[in-house]
Amino acid sequence: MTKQMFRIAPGFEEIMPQEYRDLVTHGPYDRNVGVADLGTFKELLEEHPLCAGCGLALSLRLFLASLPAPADTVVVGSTGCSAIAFPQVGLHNIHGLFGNQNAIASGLKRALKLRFPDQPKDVVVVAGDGATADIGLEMVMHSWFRGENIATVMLDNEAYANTGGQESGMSPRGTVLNMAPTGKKFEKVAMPEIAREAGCAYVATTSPLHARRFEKAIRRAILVARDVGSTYVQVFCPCPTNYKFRPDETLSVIRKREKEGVFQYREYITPQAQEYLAAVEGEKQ
Ligand SMILES: Cc1ncc(C[n+]2csc(CCOP(=O)(O)OP(=O)(O)O)c2C)c(N)n1
Ligand code: SF4
Ligand SMILES: [Mg+2]
Repeated sequence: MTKQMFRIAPGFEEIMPQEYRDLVTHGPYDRNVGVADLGTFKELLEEHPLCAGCGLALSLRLFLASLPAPADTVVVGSTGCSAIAFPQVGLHNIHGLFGNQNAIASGLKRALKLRFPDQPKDVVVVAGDGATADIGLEMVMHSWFRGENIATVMLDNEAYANTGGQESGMSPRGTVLNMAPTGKKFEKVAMPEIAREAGCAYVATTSPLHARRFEKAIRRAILVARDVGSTYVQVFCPCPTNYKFRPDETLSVIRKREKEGVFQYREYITPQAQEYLAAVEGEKQ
């Protein structure tokens, strides 16, 4: 078991910051905790520099609480708002360059399988919509064509948020942003459909509005990726800063989209993944 990696070397107990000591003694490693237990354990991300009301920050918090095996998980991130939070996360994570995150994750997963043949290591890509659906699309899709055992989580804030508000392929038609003044001319890229056609064994769309549903999608994606093949979760996480709504309106923005039927929770599971999930769900992860 890899909790060893987080242990404090003898003699350093008094020197390490309280935050770190709390993580070792009360963190989620090796414990079967999830989003329903938030508030009872030391979280992997508690302080971050993301904007007030950021839907992406809330999604990251839920994502980290949803991991089936945090001590044996490596997140591969990409340039974007989430990359600003990851240096503060108590989890192995690698910052890929903008767009090549799925290529890095593919190689890493293969290496980990060779290095730790008896211990499953979960490799999860967490990247923005620009990194996933635009600049990284080629490498994302080819990882799916190859059926790599990695989960891909897109944090869909429907913009290039980190660079001040350009439209992305995931912005809805007509979107006007600071640096997209004339309005987007085409619809959101149909990433869930692309993922399914490219061979993903599990595909889901979700949002941080419903924490338990969010957790289920993340856990399923990671478990299926462990033993069946590539998986994809698209998280709708609105950005108050670029879409210019109040920070306390983030969840109501999601609710409104849901009501209008523009955003829907969807899940696609191949028969093989279904069979696998039926066998593992309910078991202690
Ligand atoms: C190869 C490359 N192209 C462009 C950039 C500039 N860049 C940095 S972040 C970013 C937008 C990120 O958008 P997204 O992936 O949606 O993440 P968000 O900031 O919205 O979370 C861009 C274009 C870069 N860093 N590297
Ligand atoms: S710009 Fe948007 S996505 Fe980025 S941290 Fe701020 S609110 Fe979050
Ligand atoms: Mg984005």
